[in-house]
Amino acid sequence: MHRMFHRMARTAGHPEPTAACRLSRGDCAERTSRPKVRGSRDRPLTMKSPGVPRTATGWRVVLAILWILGLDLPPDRCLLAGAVAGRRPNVILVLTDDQGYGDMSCHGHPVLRTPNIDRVHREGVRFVDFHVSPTCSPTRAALLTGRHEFRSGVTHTILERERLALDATTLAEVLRSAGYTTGIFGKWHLGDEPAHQPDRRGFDEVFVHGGGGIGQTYPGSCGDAPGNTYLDPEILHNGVFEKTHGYCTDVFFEQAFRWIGDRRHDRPFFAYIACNAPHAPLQVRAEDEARYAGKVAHPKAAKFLGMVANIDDNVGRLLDRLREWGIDRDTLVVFMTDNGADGGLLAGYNAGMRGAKGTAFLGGTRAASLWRWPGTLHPSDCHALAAHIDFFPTIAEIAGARLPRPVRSRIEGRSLVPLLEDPGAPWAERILFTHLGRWPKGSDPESARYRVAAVRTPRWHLVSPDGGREPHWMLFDVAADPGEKTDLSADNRRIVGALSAKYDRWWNSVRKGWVNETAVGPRINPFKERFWSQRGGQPSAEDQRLMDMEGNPATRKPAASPGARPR
Ligand SMILES: [Ca+2]
Repeated sequence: MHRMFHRMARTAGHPEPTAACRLSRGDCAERTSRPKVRGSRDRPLTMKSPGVPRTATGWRVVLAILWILGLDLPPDRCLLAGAVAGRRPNVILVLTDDQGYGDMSCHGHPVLRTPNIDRVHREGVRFVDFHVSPTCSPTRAALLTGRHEFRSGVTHTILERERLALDATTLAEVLRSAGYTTGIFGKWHLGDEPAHQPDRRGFDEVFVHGGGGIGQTYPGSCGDAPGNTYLDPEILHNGVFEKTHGYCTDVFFEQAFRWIGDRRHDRPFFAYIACNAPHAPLQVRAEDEARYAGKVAHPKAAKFLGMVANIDDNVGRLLDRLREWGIDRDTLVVFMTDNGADGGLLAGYNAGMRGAKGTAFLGGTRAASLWRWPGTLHPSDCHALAAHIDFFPTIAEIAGARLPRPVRSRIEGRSLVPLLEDPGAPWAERILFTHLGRWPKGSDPESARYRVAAVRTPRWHLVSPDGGREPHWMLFDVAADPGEKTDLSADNRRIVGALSAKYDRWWNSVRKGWVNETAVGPRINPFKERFWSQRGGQPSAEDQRLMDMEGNPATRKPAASPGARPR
């Protein structure tokens, strides 16, 4: 309904009613209370057929009549016009790989310039205390299931433990059932065997590389097409390998543009653009590296920053296309990063945080989370404690998706809809749990029970960076000490004990989700096998070495320890 109304407004050459409303929304927000919406914190997500909610529809009809009659909008109804539940916009998630929270100029980077990501930041709702998992596959699993990754079998990034459990319901499946068309462009990293691939997990359009990154080879299930680099990679496109031309990030965005361009007038779409950049190896276009050569001390830092600058260029192209297509106001763009800083540390900036990728400190899990929806979301910082597990229920609610009871009951995240409508809305205390996973394959997970683990509340962060069977808890008041410099555990034993007990209950509850721990991986990477079956060829001696546990330096004993490569 809102799409039709917007088109009608544009055709007639009149301002859109939501735009008119937006101009006065700040005033309205001061005078009115937040409308009740489905799935808010106060009420659980309810089952509902796809479509605009009755209340919102009714108001849009009223607003349309008022607009046709040339009458002003009632100011105290502005928030209803901007309400997001059930609005069914297009949704674009841009997720970058190993770009830290600080690796963008809007978060204070002293050298890097990211004007387009900054624009998403400036024009959207910014969740400034938003957390993901410490590494790649875990974050992707949590985003797409609304649950901690351990509950879906994901306890690592390789060795079959990157595979999303087949009984997990993905957000793409839910959106497709709600009438969306769905596409993924870039990095999947939740299983390369055919049964685990995105075309079997709810995506209509699949344009992906294999493994955790372009060119990777690990023993078992996880590895890309042979011989791939970040330039001109072979990409699996709906089951068929395509030789692409160009730099990987450009290739993924361009394919997303083609796909969106062909469908923008049809059903609403969900486009998941998952960059493998700026993850190592730092393969970069020479012209992008040149943008930062000489500006940073470490020579590899210029490569990393150049890769981010290239991503930023593509974000700019995306925003331009949405405007050119006339769907800017019908499209929610979410820009997010997938774990703490890694390559960006070469440039010496981490936004004042302790820790990085692979740790449980804030620097390991705090992520950018920027939500831009012109005409609907009011630009603002939101300080509520939020997380990747919230993405699924939020998007499902915005899409008006019907959630079967078994799916609804398994979601651990909360809908962020109340905060998108009012970033200062009440937000009940919550607890988030972090664990790196990555205990050696075949070992007893209990030996890593307290290794790289954390419990977070809005104020407190209980972290065990290097424990094992016994914890080594440190306690930080992150409200007062966001840099996590002062360990307060000795003076706050009661808080440590209470949070530690919650951690133990959580750990005991997730064990049954570990369905991949004893899985025996295939001898040949499934992605490579698929490639060779289409193009001919066979593993080289180097391929064979890297697909062997003892031959691959990343998995050769005793190198397979938490925090070590691979990532
Ligand atoms: Ca990553």
